[in-house]
Formats: sequence, structure tokens, C-alpha cells
Amino acid sequence: YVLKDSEFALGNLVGTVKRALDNRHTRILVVDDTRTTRKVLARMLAIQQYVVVEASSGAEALALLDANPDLQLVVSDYYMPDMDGFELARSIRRRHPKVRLIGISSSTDRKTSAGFLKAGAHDFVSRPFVLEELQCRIASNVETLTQLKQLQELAARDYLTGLFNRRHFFEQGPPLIGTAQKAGFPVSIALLDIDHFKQLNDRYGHDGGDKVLSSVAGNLSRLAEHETRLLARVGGEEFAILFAGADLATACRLAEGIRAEIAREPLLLGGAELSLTVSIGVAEIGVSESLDASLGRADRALYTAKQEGRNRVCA
Ligand code: GH3
Ligand code: MG
Ligand code: MG
Ligand code: MG
Repeated sequence: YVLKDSEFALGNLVGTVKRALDNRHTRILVVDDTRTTRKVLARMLAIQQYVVVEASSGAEALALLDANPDLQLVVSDYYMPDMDGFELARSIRRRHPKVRLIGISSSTDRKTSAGFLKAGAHDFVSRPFVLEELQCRIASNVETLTQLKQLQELAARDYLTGLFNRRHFFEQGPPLIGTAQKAGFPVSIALLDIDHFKQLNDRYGHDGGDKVLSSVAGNLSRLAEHETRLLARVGGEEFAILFAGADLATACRLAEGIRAEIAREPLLLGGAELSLTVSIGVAEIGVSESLDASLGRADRALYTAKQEGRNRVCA
């Protein structure tokens, strides 16, 4: 079966439309001091459905990047009065190492492309440019950004439960704690461990145990869902939650709510109803106390909860 020309053309058209739809959320910063050149480029990208933001100088570009973390791709001119393209590339590299930059300059100076790349640009297009070349270079840089984002997302997640993993918890925890404490808010930490989990593994096998873990994780993310909270699977059947804005008493109340809800609702495992409990240790994080140290104190409180009979919250 051979595609007819018309079908082939239709396929191309559909591909273009699909790609354009994918572009809708990608924002591109166009930097050029010459208004007309900037407008022409901006219009070309807008036709491709990219969201275009414009800057008429390097300083304006840097200010826009500082203010908009979702600006990830810059297309910049070389000759500009306040700051040339190379200097802008170096500043972007320093201040926004994840942002990708494509340099543009007139093709008469062949050294410009090397200069741009040496200054930290990822790609280069000569003016006057062939529209298709510019589109392809932008598309390939957007693809790299998308892949990086997917990798980062994967690296932050625990494969079994889909929750954030220990690495992400220790990466994002300290800045969250720092921001909250600097603004005068308390931050507390809860460490949660499933009771008698080994027995579940023995009874239902490791696969059954895994299913229980996923299910508990699902319940936890529902119960702990809040922008001021950070939930992660920090060990085999151990989960940690940071409560920003919660002092010890508040965090204990929140933890008690989670404990009670998990104890109340039986889990379904292969048609069987299974009741399950958790023990939780809570600590309020001291100003300038490390996350490690506060997690250690929550762990000691958790040990007490286990000692005192499980299915309880201790501080
Ligand atoms: P306790 O109430 O004292 O916490 O008793 P426990 O049986 O839960 O004891 P402990 O916390 O020491 O045991 C945790 C068990 O969790 C040991 C390990 O076999 C199991 N486990 C850890 N990670 C996984 C996992 O990814 N999948 C499964 N199925 N089991 C796991
Ligand atoms: Mg210029
Ligand atoms: Mg454990
Ligand atoms: Mg346990």
C-alpha cells in the first residue's frame, strides 16, 4: 500500500498542525533592539503558535527572565547598543543556567556564530535566515527543554508510588523551610511508618505489599495535598511530610487526622478488605536546624509511637 500524494500532503499538514498545538505553551523571548526586525521574528513565531515575549535590550531581557521562570528559550540579536548578544549570553548562563539561547546575526561576520557559542549560546542562525532553518533550530531546542523537564520529573519521583522521592525531599525541603521561617512561619515535619508491614509482605507476598504501598501513597497524597506541604516516600514504607506554617501542635493535629483517616478506611487488596494503621513521629523544625537533624528527631518520636503500641502520633 502506497500513500497517494494527497494523503502524504494531508499527513504533513496534520503533523504541522499537531506540532503547532504542542507549541501553544512554549514561551520564547525575542531580543532585538530594532523594532521592525523584532516584530517580523515575533510574528513568524506567533504563526507557529509559540507564545512570544519581546525585549528591546539585553537589560530588559534579563529583567524579564528574572521575573518569569517559565521563559526557557531566548532568541537574541548580536548588535545591540547597551549589551551585545555575547554579553547577554554570558549573563544568561550565570543567572539562568537552564535557559536555552539561540543567537542571530548577519551572515557577513562568520566569527559571530563561534562567539555566540563560546559565550554559552546553544545554537546560532545567520541573517537573512531561511524560515525553515530557524523553525527547526527552535523546535530542536524546545524538544531538548521538554526532554530535560521529563528527566527532572522522573528523577524527582519514586517509581512504585509516583510520590516525590527522598532526593527531591532533601532538595526541595531546605528552601521551603528557609522561605517559611524567614517570613516568620513555623515549619514542622512528620515521619510516618506503616505498622507491621512485614506481616503484610509475608501474608500477601512482595507484590501484595507493593500494592498496599501504592494505595497508602495515594491516600497520603490526597490527605496531605496542599501547596504548603511537601510529601515524599523517604524509605521503604516510610513517608515524610513537611508542614510549612504549622507549629508542633498544629502539625500533631494534622498528623492525627491522617492517622485516623488511614485507620478508618480499609484498603482493598485482591477483593479482600484489609485494615491498616500507621505510626507518626512529629517535630517542629528549629530555626537553623538542618533537615537531617529534624528528621532524626521525628524518627525518635516515631520510635516512641511504636513503643507505646503503634497507630498513634507522638512528638
Ligand atoms: P513496625 O510496625 O515496627 O514498623 O513493623 P514493620 O513490620 O513495618 O517493620 P519495619 O518497618 O522494620 O519493616 C519494614 C518492611 O517493609 C521491611 C521490608 O521488607 C518492607 N519493605 C520495604 N520496602 C518495600 C517495598 O518497596 N515493597 C515491599 N513490598 N516491601 C517493602
Ligand atoms: Mg541589532
Ligand atoms: Mg520502617
Ligand atoms: Mg513499619
